[in-house]
Amino acid sequence: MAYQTLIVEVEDYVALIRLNRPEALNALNSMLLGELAEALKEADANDKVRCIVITGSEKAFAAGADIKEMSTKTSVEMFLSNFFGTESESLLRTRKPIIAAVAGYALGGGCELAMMCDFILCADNAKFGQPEINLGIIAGIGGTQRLTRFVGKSKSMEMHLTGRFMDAAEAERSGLVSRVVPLAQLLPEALATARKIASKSQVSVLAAKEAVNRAYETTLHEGVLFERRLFHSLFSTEDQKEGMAAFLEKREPQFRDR
Ligand code: CO8
Repeated sequence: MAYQTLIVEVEDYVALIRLNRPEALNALNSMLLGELAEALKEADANDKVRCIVITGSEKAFAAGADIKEMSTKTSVEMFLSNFFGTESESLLRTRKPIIAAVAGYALGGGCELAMMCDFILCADNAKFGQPEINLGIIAGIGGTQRLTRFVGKSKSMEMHLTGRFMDAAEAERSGLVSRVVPLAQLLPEALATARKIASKSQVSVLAAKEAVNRAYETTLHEGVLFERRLFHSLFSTEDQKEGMAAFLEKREPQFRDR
């Protein structure tokens, strides 16, 4: 499908989705988020895709929700249209892993979008922030909740109350991103990481994603029980037998997703 605000390419079992509104630093409007939800649904259903990378430009992953689109809306309009609610819930339903490859600004909704992905790799020029306070609003697609879980209350509170940005080094130090790489290496590294994930047994990849996400969505006891049940059930797969046999025979495993 052709998109107006995204560029989507599929190669080597990886779908690369580029946010493409350069005139507005990839600000997220209804069209872009609707198209992103659609592209993720397509990627999830496509047998030729086993991992997804979302990226922006070198200057901006996304500089927030589109302020022009929101500026004149009333609270009743926002509520009745469930503004961005439907799209963000649809994004979170994606079963295949999603890597956010962030260069430049990831602000407001852009930071929230990156945090909704499964993990964030960033370039050394990345800047993260929740500057909504400067607009007389607060974060609206999970920023107050997810940033707090990533970096802790003190840093999250300071960022939400002051609107200050966090650079790449601080983001890595605080656990917001998994790794920082030089800008020129961001896309090659994100794609190589995605191809590595794509080479694993898809059964265990999807199970691992579900289990890690439980750490955010339930109590420790419930999460550990959920993980143990998934762990036990993976012993019914051929890929578990193959993976362990390959280790013992000192060879590479040949996974067949069954
Ligand atoms: N929305 C719309 N347009 C934007 C946005 C944005 N968020 N950010 C940048 N642009 C536009 C600018 O208006 C400008 O357009 P034009 O050339 O037509 O004037 C163009 O992009 C380039 O931007 P700048 O000239 O400002 O570029 P600079 O390099 O000088 O500055 C910054 C870059 C620092 C990123 C600056 O653009 C900026 O501060 N942007 C706004 C950041 C911001 O406040 N983001 C939060 C937005 S609110 C939000 O995300 C709420 C999310 C929750 C919604 C959930 C609803 C349920």
